[in-house]
Amino acid sequence: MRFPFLFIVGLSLIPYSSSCLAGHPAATTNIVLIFVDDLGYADIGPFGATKVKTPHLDKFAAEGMKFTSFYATPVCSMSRACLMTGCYNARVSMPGVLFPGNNIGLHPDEITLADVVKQKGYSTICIGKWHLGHRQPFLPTKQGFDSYFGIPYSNDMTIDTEHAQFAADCVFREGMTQEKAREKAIRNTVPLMRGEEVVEYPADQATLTQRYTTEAVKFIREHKTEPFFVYLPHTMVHVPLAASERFRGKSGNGLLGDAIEELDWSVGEIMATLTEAGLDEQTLVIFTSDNGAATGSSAPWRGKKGTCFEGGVREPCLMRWPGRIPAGTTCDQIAGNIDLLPTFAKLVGVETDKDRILDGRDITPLMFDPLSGPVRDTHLYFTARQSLAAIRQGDWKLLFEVSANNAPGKKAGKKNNKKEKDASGDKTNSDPTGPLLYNLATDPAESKNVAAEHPELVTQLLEEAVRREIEIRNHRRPVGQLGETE
Ligand SMILES: [Ca+2]
Repeated sequence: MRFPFLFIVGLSLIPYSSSCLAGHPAATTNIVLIFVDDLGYADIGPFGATKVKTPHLDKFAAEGMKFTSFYATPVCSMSRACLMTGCYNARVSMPGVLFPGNNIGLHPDEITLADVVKQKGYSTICIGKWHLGHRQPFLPTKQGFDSYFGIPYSNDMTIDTEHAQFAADCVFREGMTQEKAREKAIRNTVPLMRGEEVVEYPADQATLTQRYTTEAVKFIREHKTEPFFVYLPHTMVHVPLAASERFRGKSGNGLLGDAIEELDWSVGEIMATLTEAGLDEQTLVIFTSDNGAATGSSAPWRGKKGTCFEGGVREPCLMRWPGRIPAGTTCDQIAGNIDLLPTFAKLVGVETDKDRILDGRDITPLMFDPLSGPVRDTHLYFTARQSLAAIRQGDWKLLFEVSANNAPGKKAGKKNNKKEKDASGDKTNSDPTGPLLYNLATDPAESKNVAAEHPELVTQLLEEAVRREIEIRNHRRPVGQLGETE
């Protein structure tokens, strides 16, 4: 469903005006960012799940703030690029999904979340799925993280037979050898890395959540007397789903339920570690997801992973910081993972580079007062092809392109897209002559296209979308290419 898109000539540069530094709290703030893979909006208790039990996340929400309009993107790599850079993926030229055969990655010149806090001497660790380039110049250890432990991309992929660097003491499982690993790439068979080397192949996926948690707990304990940033992008609940023996078959809701309940356990372990270390009031903990539900539920939103309907991109998001973020509150204002970089910069007292345009904004005003006015009134929805699919301003959303899951080798998106078209039942939705207009306040499920009733609003949103897309195209930064960064 791609509509003709008329570009209007005329560029308006939107420079990032930093409001950093003012009002920085005296004590240093540790940051723990838990980033789940493919977790849908209604996959956890605080956002409506009833079948799985998530007591630790329920407590998290009761002690912190829920964000109900928190945006990511339709698929994996592009979402992580947004998170790491504070920019839309189109601005940093990141496609939807990177694969083991790719030789590109997040450009090492980008300033990441880890680079920001590093400027204030933070200890940093990335534990889990990186997915911003598995080749050496793009690994977390080259992007501001002191250390890395995890699988470099999605768990349904393979090893890079040619370029994987095995540690001298790499554990080969299931009859695998280094020679065999070089011979053939096998689906769902991925390397576990420490630093820049493979330490286990194939990774035992059933124990990843546990091992990531152990790693995070150990890191927090070892760094409790200094400022730290833990980035924990879980491998779950991307397929193939897995859970450790302790959780497998226990949720009564299939492997997805088991995996979610294990993630909830993991959150509980991390929270308990912070409490035990006396760090609750010095630590901001954030829990969110990289894209809409793949196998779970994105209710009440329409669509799932891979679409630019809300269900593909609107994520559950919790933030907790006792004494700073008011407990048991909900914020309905527009926010998203692009806002975390300017927010972290503000919190740690780092001024972001004025020459570098950011799309995100400092959302500390929302975190400290959920009823404060909007920080940004507009959100842009990009596709994996880095084209603009939709724009939201206030409650209005104009959608030009439904499917954004167009990375090579992706099948789910095509299926989702077809399902969306079939399920719409709305005659105007199949009209190829114009975009779809929804009011998300009165029609959160995006079921009624009201474009015909609001032609002036459609024109206004279209002009704004074109203006913004042109600005981004004219100020985009390159993706990292192997040859030029080595
Ligand atoms: Ca994902």
